[in-house]
Amino acid sequence: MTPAPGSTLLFIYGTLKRGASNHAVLADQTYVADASTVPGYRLLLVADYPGMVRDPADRRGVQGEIWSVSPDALRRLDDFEGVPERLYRRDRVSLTPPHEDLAVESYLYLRNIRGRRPIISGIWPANGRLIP
Ligand code: PCA
Repeated sequence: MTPAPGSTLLFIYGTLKRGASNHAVLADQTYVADASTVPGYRLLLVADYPGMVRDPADRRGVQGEIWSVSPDALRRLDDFEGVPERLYRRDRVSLTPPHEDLAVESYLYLRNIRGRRPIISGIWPANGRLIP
């Protein structure tokens, strides 16, 4: 897959997904594919949204979607996700085949995760309702 010039491939896994609560912020960009991270990343329930963190002990990874995002949209998304406030940081992540060679970035959660409920499945439900 050849990304449009200047665009960034973004792996999104939470409320930005199709059908999820904040999808409107991303909706005018280009969907590429459903995808999964390699093991070593997991999800936590932060509030009514999830956070993804690196965890070398993880054996499952996280499921989400790859989107191709323009520079303008990327700035908008960084602001929306609280990158300036260091809620998340956007960083390279590794995906499973057939996307293993793509340079893809994702929002990694930066705050304290103590006491945060893990989302064992690695899947954020589009309707935001987690099965207890
Ligand atoms: N929004 C971003 C990060 C977590 C969230 O809810 C996403 O969907 O990837």
